[in-house]
Amino acid sequence: MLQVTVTEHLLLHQSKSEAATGQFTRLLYDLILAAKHIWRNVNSAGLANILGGTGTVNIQGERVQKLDEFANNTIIHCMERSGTLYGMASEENAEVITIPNKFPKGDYFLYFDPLDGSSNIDANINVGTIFSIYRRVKSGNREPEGEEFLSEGSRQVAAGYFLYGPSCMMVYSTGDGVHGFTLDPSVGEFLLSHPNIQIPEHGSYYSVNEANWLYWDEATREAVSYFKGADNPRGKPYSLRYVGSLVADFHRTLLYGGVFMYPLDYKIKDKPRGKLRLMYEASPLSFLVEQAGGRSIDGRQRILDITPEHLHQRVPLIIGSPSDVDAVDAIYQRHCRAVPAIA
Ligand code: AHM
Ligand code: MG
Repeated sequence: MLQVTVTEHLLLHQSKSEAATGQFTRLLYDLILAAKHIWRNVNSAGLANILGGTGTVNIQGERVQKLDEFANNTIIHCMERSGTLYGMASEENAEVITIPNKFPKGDYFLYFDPLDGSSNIDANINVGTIFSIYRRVKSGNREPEGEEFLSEGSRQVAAGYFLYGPSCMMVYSTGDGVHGFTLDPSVGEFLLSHPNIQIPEHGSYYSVNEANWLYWDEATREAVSYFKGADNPRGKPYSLRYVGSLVADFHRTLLYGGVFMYPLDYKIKDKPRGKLRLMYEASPLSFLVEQAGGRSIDGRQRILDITPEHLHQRVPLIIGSPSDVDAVDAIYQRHCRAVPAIA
């Protein structure tokens, strides 16, 4: 029997999802097209000499783009023509990307991290594209204003990622479960391979850059020690897995369970901060994990409840299986309560 394609799946689920309008289907179609172009280039990057992109010139005399630059330009090119967006924001661009007047505008706003994990590219390790989609609240043809770009993650109408690994996968949700598709290069389509993904109640892996131990606070050290000890649901230490490509670490966590953490650290003295970006990384993956039955917090609150203050804000992220995130949450809350209240 023929497997369901991603477009068929979207159409089948139209009636169940607020997001699944004709315009939304077109948006995803164009995003998928961009991802296929990126995947093709990731696939042949070693041969085409575009990994590090050290300013070489190709046969047409054009400068060869780095893969992350190529991914960013490809998404902008495909999506500004799509007629489905009133704007977009990329982790690679300082400002909001507006839609040129020569192209029609639509009702959606797209956030994207064009090539997450790009520091891994030269080593042939999985990278990916993460996306997050919001629907505009106000209507009309005027240019959208500042606050319309910044909404709580709970207002996303869809989120997902493309994973450029041994095979190319697309995992997404429109608020009706999480579904995974694998690209069949012979037919050029993403086919449903992982319907209705549910994250396990707890896992056997913890995933964190433990080299930051020196810069962590006591609560984070205790949380990581919990997974390295025996007083946890496994009754023995969890195993450590850390790729350093968020999209790859998240994908494994989603399928196998466990916890991924990029907690707050004090690498800059007196200036605690998270590393990952709220709008391009933490929010979309939090939308997915909750749809799959998991949890995601910043150590104090639910990621999807955070009101963003600016496009590129960073946030600590603890995400994964519900009981594993609950355990971290309990440790943070205990430490928080141990800090005397300011009179
Ligand atoms: P980037 O925005 O500089 O690419 O950083 C994002 C990446 C994530 O993919 C990954 O989870 C994390 O940074 C790894 O950071 P570190 O090398 O500090 O462990
Ligand atoms: Mg990234």
